[in-house]
Amino acid sequence: MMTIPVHLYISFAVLVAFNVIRLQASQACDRGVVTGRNYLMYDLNPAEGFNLRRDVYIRIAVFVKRLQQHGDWVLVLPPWGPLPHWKSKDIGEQLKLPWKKFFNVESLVKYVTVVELSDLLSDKKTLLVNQLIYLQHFQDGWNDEKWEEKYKFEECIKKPPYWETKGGLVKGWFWGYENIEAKNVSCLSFQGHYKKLLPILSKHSKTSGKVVMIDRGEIPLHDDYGGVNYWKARRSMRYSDHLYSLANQFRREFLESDDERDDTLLPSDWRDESVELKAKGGNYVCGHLRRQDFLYGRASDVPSLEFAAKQLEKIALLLDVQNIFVASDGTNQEMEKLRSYLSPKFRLVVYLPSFETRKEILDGGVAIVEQIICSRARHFIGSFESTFSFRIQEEREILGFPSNSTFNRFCADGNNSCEQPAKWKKVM
Ligand SMILES: Nc1nc2c(ncn2[C@@H]2O[C@H](COP(=O)(O)OP(=O)(O)OP(=O)(O)O)[C@@H](O)[C@H]2O)c(=O)[nH]1
Ligand SMILES: *[C@@H]1O[C@H](CO)[C@@H](O)[C@H](O)[C@H]1NC(C)=O
Ligand SMILES: *[C@@H]1O[C@H](CO)[C@@H](O)[C@H](O)[C@H]1NC(C)=O
Ligand SMILES: *[C@@H]1O[C@H](CO)[C@@H](O)[C@H](O)[C@H]1NC(C)=O
Repeated sequence: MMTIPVHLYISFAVLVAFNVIRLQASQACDRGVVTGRNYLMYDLNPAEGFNLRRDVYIRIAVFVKRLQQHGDWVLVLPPWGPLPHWKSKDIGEQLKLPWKKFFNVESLVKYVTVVELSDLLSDKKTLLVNQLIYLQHFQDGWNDEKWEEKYKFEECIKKPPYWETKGGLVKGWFWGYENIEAKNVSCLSFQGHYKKLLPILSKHSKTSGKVVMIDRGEIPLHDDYGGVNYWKARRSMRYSDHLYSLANQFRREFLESDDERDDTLLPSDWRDESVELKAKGGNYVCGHLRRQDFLYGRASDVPSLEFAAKQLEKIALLLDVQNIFVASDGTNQEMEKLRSYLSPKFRLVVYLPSFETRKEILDGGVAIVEQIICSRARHFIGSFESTFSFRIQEEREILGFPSNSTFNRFCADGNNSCEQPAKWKKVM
């Protein structure tokens, strides 16, 4: 039996609707209405860190890809900063940072259409958000009952961080931009996967030029966790050329490592990557040693510096390498202490960029350079349940490292057999 592919049908209908609406929309242009395509903006709970935010990008990118079957949608990249972990005060304010500072936006676009918020704003006086949806968890959670997907527009449980203007519109922090306003905020109690939002969003597909914003975008779950789409979106998240080149320069200079030697070369387009990639990695091991808040909340999973040194030495000895690279949010004193616990046979290498470099690439860039270096090491040991470590493990999975060199973690003192991280195998 012959059937008409549904997606063709829908996009045809949308195209027709477009031409009709475009006229009206363009008349309203100078009042801040965007013409043509629909735009999805999103933000997160301000407390979320850089690495979790990258995970939420994957959730929303996969969702927008699906939404595009219902209309011409563009994902708006929320500027970076300020983030609670970006503490360097000497390098100036870290806010309104575009994605291109850290990521390769041309590469993102090869998975789903995105635009930097600053580019969307560049040609207008005011950006008007037609609907702002503030997500919240259901007040009563799900107790011990069966977990089910559900959502409901209802009263805001806590007052959302928005306020009304004299003109009856809504303003908020909006990344520090004064010229964004929303028509209306509605609170949506939500439990489930991103795709559950499809009916709400696709409603707007019927007209063009709509801007919808979702706040608390960390609440919905991945639609395709660990699946093909997850990995496509993840693979599209290449870092900026500049950060790769800083990491590569460091590897050459201090670790005698480069992509040719170490079999860590990727095709320039992530869509050309193959499942068969096999990485060897540089002649060094890497440990990601989370300190700071992890020392308090997670004492039973975080090693002392002395025990961390033991674990690093053990693997370096086994693999017969001398260089031990450590990425850490610890202090320089902590790193010196770590060095003192290592046998002189081994060389501890840390990334200490100059003031000029830090001012240029900021805290986020420093973190990424360390992540790139760790993702190309012969062997990696991460910190228990650190999203910073997870991003490195994904990168190593993409490069094709053997699992036993990637899915490892430091054990707390006295424990030589703590539970190791789940193996997140890439699917292509
Ligand atoms: N430069 C550098 N920064 C690190 C390192 N480890 C942690 N950080 C910083 O500390 C922050 C918290 O790290 P994680 O817990 O891994 O992940 P996160 O998603 O950013 O934060 P949470 O999910 O809120 O814990 C990171 O965003 C970095 O800013 C590291 O090895 N090097
Ligand atoms: C604002 O949103 C509420 C709840 O979704 C809705 O009842 C109301 O009609 C909206 N107001 C405007 C002006 O759009
Ligand atoms: C990882 O596994 C391979 C193959 O099974 C083995 O040769 C290698 O020694 C293992 N590496 C580590 C660090 O255990
Ligand atoms: C080691 O850590 C695991 C958790 O990863 C825990 O279940 C086990 O009891 C610990 N063993 C010792 C000796 O502390």
